[in-house]
Amino acid sequence: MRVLRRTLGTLLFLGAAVSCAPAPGDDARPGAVRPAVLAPYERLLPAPASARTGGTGYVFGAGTVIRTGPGGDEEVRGVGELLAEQLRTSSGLPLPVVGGSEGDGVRLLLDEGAEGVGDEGYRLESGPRGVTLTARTPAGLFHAGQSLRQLLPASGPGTVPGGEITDAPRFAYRGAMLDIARHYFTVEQVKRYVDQISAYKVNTLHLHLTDDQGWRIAVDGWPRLAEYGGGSEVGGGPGGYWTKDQYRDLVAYAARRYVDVVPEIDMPGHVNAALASYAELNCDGKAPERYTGTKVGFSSLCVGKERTYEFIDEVLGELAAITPGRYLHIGGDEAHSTPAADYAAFMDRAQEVVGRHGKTVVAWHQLAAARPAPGAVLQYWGHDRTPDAEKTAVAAAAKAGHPLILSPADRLYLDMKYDVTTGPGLNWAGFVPVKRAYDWNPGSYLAASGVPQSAVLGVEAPLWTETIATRSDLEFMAFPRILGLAELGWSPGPANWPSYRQRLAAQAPRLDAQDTTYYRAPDVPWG
Ligand code: NGO
Repeated sequence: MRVLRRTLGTLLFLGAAVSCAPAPGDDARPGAVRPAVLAPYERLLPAPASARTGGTGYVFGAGTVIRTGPGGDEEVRGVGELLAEQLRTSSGLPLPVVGGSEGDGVRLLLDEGAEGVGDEGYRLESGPRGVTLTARTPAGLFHAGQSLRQLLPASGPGTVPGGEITDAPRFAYRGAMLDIARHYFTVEQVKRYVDQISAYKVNTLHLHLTDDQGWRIAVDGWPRLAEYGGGSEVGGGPGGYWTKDQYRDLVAYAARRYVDVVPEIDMPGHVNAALASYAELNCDGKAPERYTGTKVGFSSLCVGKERTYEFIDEVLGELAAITPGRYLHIGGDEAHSTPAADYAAFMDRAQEVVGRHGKTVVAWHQLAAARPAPGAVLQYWGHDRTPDAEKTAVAAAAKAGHPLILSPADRLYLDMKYDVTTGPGLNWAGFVPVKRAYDWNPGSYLAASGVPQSAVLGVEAPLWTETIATRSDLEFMAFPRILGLAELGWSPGPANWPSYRQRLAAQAPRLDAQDTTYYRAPDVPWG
């Protein structure tokens, strides 16, 4: 068999060349696209770096076992157990997990010398005797398992067709953000989101834990933050907060799915919940009321008060201690009530605190106009109408070595309405239809402003929740656009909408099987 690489948007398979130019039944008119019949390796989402199909496949049956390799590696065992759980749910088969690698079945192999797979990629080989997953790391094996799931039917047992995949991500950072401050979401609800995003190889969950409307994480040294400041949300609902144990539980759950948690404490703005909880944090010593509206930019920590810095040191210190990942996000957006010089002085100190607690700073891109500390990562949330000067400041930081996470609001904000008919959501950055969310190139997105491709650490899709209070609204806004984020972050590109929308449509049975609510965009051939 010859390996044919995926290049320039064309997936080539042995015995069949599948063009990603408009598929059969596809034409330019929205609504007129018919579903194409895609073979399993063509359906994969995100599209793998290279794949070939051919030969006899492996039939999953009552005797299929999952073998976690000869080394007895605990972590690989864990990946095997989780894959078995996932495949049991879809296939109904018993799928016992055993050690070793001799014999038929699914074999998970760690091979530090595996080529072309990087730290997170994998090789998958399927033939009549079984499916072998090989990777340099357990994370790679996990991602291989997610591809394997997609090669089997969404429900019931089936056959993994013969073939081979060699795969590795385009970007190291592939994130989803969830705002649990504007509306409170439980750990169980967020675990479900982790399951859903990790199935598409998204590897970071950024949690927006605090904002004007609520403080959602317990801090031992400052208990009123959660107990009082957590008791509100947009619209006047009861709010809520996570204990540290609940947060640890979520972090561990995500880690098992190779998702890193990046917690955000937004500052110096977006802090009304904190100011309401502790009068001493206010410049005038008076605590404001809790806030349940949706305005932004009206609150600020008291930059001139030393108590403010004791506060952020203790809060960030406690959070760093329960966060195994390397990043702490300190917000820094929309500090409209903090004068520019105060903002810069405050962010200097906040960044120093993060560094002292052993973490790397992430901040919204407004930090570019102040003094980003060495190594700080900037998260760009501008859009097509963002003034050039702002983009130039971001480009200067990128050129000075600051990695960028791209979250353009008019592409990746999952809280933007799809179109005029969308019930929940906002539209300050315009409507974001499914095609618009997917059809762009993160590598060259800010090239005109001078951002080199090498500065792009990855992409992230934020879901702000001013208008989103339920699981079904959350899912309706995220799905299917979050799959576009997954593909942009993982696949080699370039974006190819005619091909992508066919593959997206092919995910519908999986979304349905998991009871995920999603928007049936009219220009996707759902069938
Ligand atoms: C902005 C703002 C958030 C809003 C969001 C709504 C950033 C980084 N700050 O994004 O507070 O919730 O828009 O779309």
